[in-house]
Amino acid sequence: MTVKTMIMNLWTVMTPHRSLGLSLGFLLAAGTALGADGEMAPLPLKLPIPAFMGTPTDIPMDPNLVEKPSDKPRPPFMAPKGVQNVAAKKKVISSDKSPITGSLELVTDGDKESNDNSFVELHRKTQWVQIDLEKKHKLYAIVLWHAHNTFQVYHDVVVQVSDDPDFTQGVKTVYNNDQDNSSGLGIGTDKEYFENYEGRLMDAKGVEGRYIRCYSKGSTYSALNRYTEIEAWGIPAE
Ligand SMILES: [Ca+2]
Repeated sequence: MTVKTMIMNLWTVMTPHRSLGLSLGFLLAAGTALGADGEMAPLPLKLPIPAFMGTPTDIPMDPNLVEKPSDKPRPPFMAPKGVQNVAAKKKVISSDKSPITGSLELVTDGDKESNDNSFVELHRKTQWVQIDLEKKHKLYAIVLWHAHNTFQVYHDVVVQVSDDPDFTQGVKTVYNNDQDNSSGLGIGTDKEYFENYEGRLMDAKGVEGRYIRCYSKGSTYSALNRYTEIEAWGIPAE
């Protein structure tokens, strides 16, 4: 065997591997790039101190309408790495121009404890609070704490996102458990749920918009509407 033949044989043996190596290298590089873009991480939620533990057993509720309370912590919610609570400290307006207790800033002030000075309380019937994110964002989760001082279920919980501050057009509904349309925003198919310290995490599925509006119509505990905190986890939209 000549040196040339040896080299040719070696080349023949190596070539498929070499091209395979290149392909793998390319795929790995592409995979890394995709990973950086689409990398997911558990939402870094900071939960308040639980005001009570356990699950209610003596409140009769229609299981078709109200979600059974869980005695386990909520599983981590996966969202794109780097999302932030873009609602923090943002301006809040409301259907109720003169809240009974507290002020609207308390909805985005970061204090979600069950204390008496952590929430704003709005009048009875259907009311809403609205957060201006100041620019369009892509939202992955909205977390809402009405009041977690005692066992209760809020009614007509509707969460919508829009670029229109008047919510007359381009309205996207993230959550609606108004199953008999008593608030007139359309029949909701989501379930009612018991308030607790974890808040209600709603999967916003990347919906885009500048304004978030959250409706409610009292609870099993009170006809009034408390809002302790709202978080909106997302990133600025291009
Ligand atoms: Ca608050």
